[in-house]
Amino acid sequence: MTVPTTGLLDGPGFEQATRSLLDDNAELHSLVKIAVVGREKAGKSALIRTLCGLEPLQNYVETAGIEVQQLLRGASREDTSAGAQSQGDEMSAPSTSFQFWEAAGRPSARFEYLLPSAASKARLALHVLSLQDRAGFDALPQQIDDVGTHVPCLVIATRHDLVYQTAIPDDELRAFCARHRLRLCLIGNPQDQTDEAQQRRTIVRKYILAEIEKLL
Ligand SMILES: Nc1nc2c(ncn2[C@@H]2O[C@H](COP(=O)(O)OP(=O)(O)O)[C@@H](O)[C@H]2O)c(=O)[nH]1
Ligand SMILES: [Mg+2]
Repeated sequence: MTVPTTGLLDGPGFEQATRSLLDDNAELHSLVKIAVVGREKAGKSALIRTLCGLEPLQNYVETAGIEVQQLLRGASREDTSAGAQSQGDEMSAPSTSFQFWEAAGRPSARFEYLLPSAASKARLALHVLSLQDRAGFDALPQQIDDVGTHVPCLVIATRHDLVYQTAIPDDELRAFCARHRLRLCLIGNPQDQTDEAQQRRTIVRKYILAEIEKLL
């Protein structure tokens, strides 16, 4: 299950709100904080919604400040018998909850202020990169440094469904990630309402949640 998005803006009380959100329910189940970073329109919010099983937003909405989306996870996968399709990975008695922290991705002073909040205490970072954003690819090493190379990470390249319109050749991206020992996931995460888009999102959700588990 998911809990509603919490939008945090900087300003008075920001630090306290940030801390209490992170500590909230910590004793009830283990909380895994995951920083989701990347430039504006990289596909961070869309990815988080897909991972949480939420319906896509109809129109692009720029993330304000920091947004946190929480996914309570469980063991229904263990209930899945051979041949049966899993209905998802939520369960009634959650043991692990993922908190996805997205910092607004503008390359501005404001972003520099927000990124450390998103990255602090993160067990994992998802570096989201649009395959249509060449400058975003060039900025990736700096972005990884900004979060801290001690945080395990996945590079998630979005818009692979638009494969003929991308600005970064797959080979170049794969070579870069191999050279820097970065785990790379190429995803197509379209946000439209068609059945095909829905199927793609289901695949993305299972794929990326499995990749996250491998790194925890
Ligand atoms: N076709 C396609 N569109 C995407 C994909 N990921 C994101 N988008 C679209 O790109 C726009 C920006 O995405 P969003 O998640 O809001 O970017 P953010 O600024 O990084 O949070 C939205 O209109 C999404 O629907 C993808 O993998 N494929
Ligand atoms: Mg966003």
